[in-house]
Amino acid sequence: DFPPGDQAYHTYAETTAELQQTQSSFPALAKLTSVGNSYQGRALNMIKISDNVATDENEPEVLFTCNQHAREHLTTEMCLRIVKRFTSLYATDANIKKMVDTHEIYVIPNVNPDGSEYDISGGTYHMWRKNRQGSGTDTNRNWGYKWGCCGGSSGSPSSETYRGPSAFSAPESKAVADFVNGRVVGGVQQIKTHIDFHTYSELVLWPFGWTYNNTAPGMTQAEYDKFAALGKQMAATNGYTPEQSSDLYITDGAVNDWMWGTHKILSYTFEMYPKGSNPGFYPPGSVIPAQTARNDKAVDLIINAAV
Ligand code: 0X9
Ligand code: CA
Ligand code: CA
Ligand code: ZN
Repeated sequence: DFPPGDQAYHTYAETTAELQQTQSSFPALAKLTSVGNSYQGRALNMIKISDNVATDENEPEVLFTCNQHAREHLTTEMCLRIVKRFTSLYATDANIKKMVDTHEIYVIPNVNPDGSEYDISGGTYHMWRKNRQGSGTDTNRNWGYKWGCCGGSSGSPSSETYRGPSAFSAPESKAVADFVNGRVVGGVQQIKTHIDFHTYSELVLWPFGWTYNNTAPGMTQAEYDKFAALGKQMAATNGYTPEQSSDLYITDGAVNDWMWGTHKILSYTFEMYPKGSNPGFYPPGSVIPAQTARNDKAVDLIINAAV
């Protein structure tokens, strides 16, 4: 479990229970499924939120993913806030209702549940980042677009940025990618926009991560400008710093490059609170309400950008 003082954070079991509760409270709006299993066999829960949720309607789709990195627990709370807002406010908030009625919203609160459960095992934190396959693979270096191309990941299993032995060798990144691949309907990718939540540094990041250049094969200047414009617009609502992800450092095999490079999904990484290493990955549970609500407007912008 989480250490004393941090009990407001949700364990994997508590997150699962919360999603089940949401589905039973709002059966017309929320449908709980899974995209597959983690290496240790935990269900990779996904909740879909929309009107007529049981039907695949012709509405632009949006994806939110959280907790690729084990110790970034605040991100799971971010996904849970999205779930709560778009279900519990549906009946009373016309703006929320409109977003839900005109989109299909997918939320995956725990992409790496083995890692996050390990990180809190014994009631203390273990500073764990990767999944729990062997010495651990960094799932955010394991995606199959220019995997391992450019010095933005490591081939050593002991490294914090180990890319794995091959692209999508991690069952967690593979399961999410298979889900996204399956959203190509009639030759058209239905998911239009995506945010992958991380901590920390208070940044809004866009692709590519594998090159310092703004434009590259698969990214025209006009496409880059669109990423930057929406990124800056979202950052203006939460006070984060907007930049291309390679301005932070070069990454290869990260999720955003795959989402855009393979599917032309407008895909961002948010690095949430705090700005620096104190409190770093482990802010007290008391910050959860303010630091997740801080992204409400940006979440609305990314949903409304899916057209
Ligand atoms: O290194 C990462 O995977 C992310 N930072 S973290 O401190 N949460 O580990 C940043 C990844 C950003 N780059 C791309 N998404 N391309
Ligand atoms: Ca619908
Ligand atoms: Ca649909
Ligand atoms: Zn991260």
